[in-house]
Amino acid sequence: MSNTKHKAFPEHFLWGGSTSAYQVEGAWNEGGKGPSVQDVKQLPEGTSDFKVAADHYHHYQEDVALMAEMGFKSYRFSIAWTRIVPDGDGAINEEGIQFYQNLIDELLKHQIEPVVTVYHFDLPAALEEKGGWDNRETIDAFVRYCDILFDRFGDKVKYWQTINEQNMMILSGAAIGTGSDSMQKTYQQNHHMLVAQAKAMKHCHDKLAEAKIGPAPNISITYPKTNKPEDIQAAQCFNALRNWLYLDMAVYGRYNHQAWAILEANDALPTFEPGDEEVLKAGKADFIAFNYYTSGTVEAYPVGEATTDEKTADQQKGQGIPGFFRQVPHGDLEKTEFGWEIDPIGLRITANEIYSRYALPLMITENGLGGRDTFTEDGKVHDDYRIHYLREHIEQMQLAISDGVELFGYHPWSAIDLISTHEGFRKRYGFIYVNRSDFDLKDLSRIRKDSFYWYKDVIASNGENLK
Ligand code: BGP
Repeated sequence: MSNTKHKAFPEHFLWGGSTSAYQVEGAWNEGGKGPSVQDVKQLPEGTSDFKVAADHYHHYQEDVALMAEMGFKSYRFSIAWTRIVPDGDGAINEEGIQFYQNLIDELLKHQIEPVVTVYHFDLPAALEEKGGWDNRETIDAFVRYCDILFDRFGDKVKYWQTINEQNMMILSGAAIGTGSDSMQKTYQQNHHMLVAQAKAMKHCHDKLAEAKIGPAPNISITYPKTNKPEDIQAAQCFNALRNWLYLDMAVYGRYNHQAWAILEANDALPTFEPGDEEVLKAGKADFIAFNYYTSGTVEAYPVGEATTDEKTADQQKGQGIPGFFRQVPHGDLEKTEFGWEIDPIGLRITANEIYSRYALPLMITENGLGGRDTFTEDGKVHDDYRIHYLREHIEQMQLAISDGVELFGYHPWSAIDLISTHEGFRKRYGFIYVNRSDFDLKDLSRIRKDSFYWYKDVIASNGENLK
């Protein structure tokens, strides 16, 4: 049944935008920063590195002023671990602390609520050399780093997220510079991250009475290719492994039973150390932040059948485990020019599914359209395709709210153009155009896209004016 009576967006809804440190800041070796895995990773051919990015490190005041002009109520960004603790577990870098103090103060000056992600794909390279997430010592380094953030920024930051898209790091590590060829090793890394997250959530609550903390996975509903029971069961499996594993853990502190069975069948069960079970139980999310770009579709994947789709470097494509599921194109959905299916209704379905499972307030921390924008001769960027995408998703958010979902924030990816995870600067998402290309830094000036003015009206009308 379709709900045609729209409820209004709640008062104080957090309209904002999103970025991550390594994709937006640049200044990769300035201000005492250490290298992260992103700074040292092998780049896909023909894409630019992350050294300058959008140069937000040097432009943050101008960027925040533009966010304020759009009317942002909140800004979701990540802190670079390597600015705070350059080698991951050693000395604190006061210059890095100061940079984020300045950024947070600048936001608060404009009444923009900081929404902080602790860790967004940029593990310190020094920790990776010591085994990265294979090494349980990384758990301690992460928790110590979180404690530093809670101590230094806890008086000004109310909303925290632990780990960005842990599920994508595990499922598509190649795109992001993590993972391993062995499924068991990969899920052992996952387990360590889950333990680290649970500890961080507990520490946050112990230290900061008013703060709210939650995970930030990429959650999107998976459809069955057909209504055959085999395909429906395959979809249930992929949903368990891709989505519910992460949220069951963040909310209930236990492994999802179906995800566990898939790991068991693939000899990929993680080893628990004494105490892990209690730690996992003690970490409690206050809200669920999630990223949504598109839905997924799977079909049954009989054991022994030749695979049709190789694993790709793209986080939205190419997953399959014989005997369980394999990802296939939906067939009826339009795609972006970078091949991501567009499914606004999937956002409503996803939000309802999450809310009915966990009954916690939801915040969208990423959603958006990557395209090759053109800076036209009239000095503008006419990104009507992006406006169209965002409008349709906001409509579905409003329908989800009308369904009864407690949704309290929306942070499209991205507030400003930045570097894609593996497609360079040519794949743009921002409301603000940054004048550079992959291999020509030009003047890095900021230009308001058409979507900038459109989003400004959306925010000013609290989501009523979507024209
Ligand atoms: C998410 C990541 C972001 C971001 C976005 C768009 O998976 O959390 O860091 O980059 O996807 O992806 P891409 O840059 O690959 O287009």
